[in-house]
Amino acid sequence: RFRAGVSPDDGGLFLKSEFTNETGSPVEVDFLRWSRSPERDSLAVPGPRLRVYREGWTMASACGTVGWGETDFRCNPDYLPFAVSVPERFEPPKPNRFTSEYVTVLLPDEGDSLLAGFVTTADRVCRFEIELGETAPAGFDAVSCGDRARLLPGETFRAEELLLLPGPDAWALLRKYAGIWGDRMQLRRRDHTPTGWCSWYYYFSKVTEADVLENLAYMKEHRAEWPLEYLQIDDGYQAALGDWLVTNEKFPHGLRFLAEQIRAAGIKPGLWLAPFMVEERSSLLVEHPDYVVHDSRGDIAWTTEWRGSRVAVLDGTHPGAQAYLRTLFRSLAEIGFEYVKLDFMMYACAAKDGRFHDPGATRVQALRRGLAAIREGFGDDRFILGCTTVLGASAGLVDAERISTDITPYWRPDNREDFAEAPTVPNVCRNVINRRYMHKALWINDPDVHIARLDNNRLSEEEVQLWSSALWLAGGLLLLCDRFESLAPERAELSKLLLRRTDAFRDVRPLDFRDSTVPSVWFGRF
Ligand code: 9PG
Repeated sequence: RFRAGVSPDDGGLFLKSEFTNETGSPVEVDFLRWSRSPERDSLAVPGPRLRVYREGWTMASACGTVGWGETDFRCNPDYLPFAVSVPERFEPPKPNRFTSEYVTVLLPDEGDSLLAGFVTTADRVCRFEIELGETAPAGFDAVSCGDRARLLPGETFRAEELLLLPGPDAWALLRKYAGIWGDRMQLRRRDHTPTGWCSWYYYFSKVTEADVLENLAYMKEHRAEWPLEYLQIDDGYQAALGDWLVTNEKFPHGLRFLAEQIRAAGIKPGLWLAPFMVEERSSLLVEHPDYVVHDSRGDIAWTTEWRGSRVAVLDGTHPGAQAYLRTLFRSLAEIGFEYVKLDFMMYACAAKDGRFHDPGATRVQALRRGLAAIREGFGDDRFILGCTTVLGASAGLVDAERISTDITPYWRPDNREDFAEAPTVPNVCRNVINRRYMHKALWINDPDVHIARLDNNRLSEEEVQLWSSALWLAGGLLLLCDRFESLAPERAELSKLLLRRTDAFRDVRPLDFRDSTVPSVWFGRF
């Protein structure tokens, strides 16, 4: 039995639905289908005159518009765990069939657009499967339970709440949707948008303690010119994924020493971690193999590889794993860290054939319970940046969220096949401009770092300027990454210009995609 109620509120329609299994045997609830009804559909615009805004499930997923005759953004199969919520439903793209996570907007040539979006996203995958017909209006399946719910006889399942919002201005619809979504998810309101320096995009995994200290000394000495709030140490300090308090030989004095040095310079220390990734050789795995996700045979579910070593996934539903996360982040706070960047978070959902300690939990709940334990341990006042988090699961628990794949010191890779989630400057520009609507409604957007340098950089002058102006428009966190000592003065000026930017909301209207005067690199498909 399916019951649905629609409540009109502030110009939108909220659809609430529940399913009760009144049969005598278990039933699988898979998705909620919105069938086309040409006679009764108010959006009677046939396919060829429609474009569709598609959204993604993590920072890396492509977002943007697709239209009649086109196929969906091209995803590299190796990238599925980063990019799509239900890899098993992934099909090679077919013309006029699109998927979208959380929200979609149907944009006709003229007249009202229609936004359909989930506003409760903490428990399950929320996605749309959209089909454009040549003469019929668009139809879509709203998949609110991609983590299949198995209903025992008599059980009731409440589907995610869906908002339907019509209006002439698609960008205004997305802003309004993000506001309602954020309210439902009880977002953390932050008016202050931080600035900082991050070690990754110059030094990458080779970063050393001496590199960090060199840049710290420069920041301390040139405080007036470079008023940066945080110094964030990225990937490269840790002994093993899972043993986050232990440093490797490149960081001989350990984390407490570095945090103290940074604080003594009047700067707030930040640290990168991938808290759900547990390397085979880590003491965490040796001591607590029960904390990670196992497969249906009861063996550790090896989910990915990291620089040659097998990686398991921390089970966010395991009380021991939750206690470990609480203690770890409480320790980091005690050591003096005021900011953490949590990376590769979608792995919490991604164990192949994984079985959680709590068999009733969905993958999204596993991630969110782990993230809640992290927030509890780290404290309400310290800053959490999510990175590769499942977007709908992080709203309300993080202060900021990365909204694009990684920026690169080159325009496109020469050697690799291009795809929509690949780390390339055009892909990053597309995501950070299109996702402007999320900023301060769900979290503070992190559009990734400014790269300005002349050394170790294959971007041309124009390309550096284009990335700078995209960052200017995108707003949000401003993190620098260049080595100060070797930063050419004329390039340093670009970063300083961005630092003087105020973060007042700019009404950049990326959904006016039809304006051909704007650089297609920000808006188009590539
Ligand atoms: C550290 C980096 C930086 C960066 C993050 C994240 O698929 N991959 O191999 C892959 C590698 C790195 C990566 C994302 C994907 O980047 O976004 O800011 O912290 O990790 O390793």
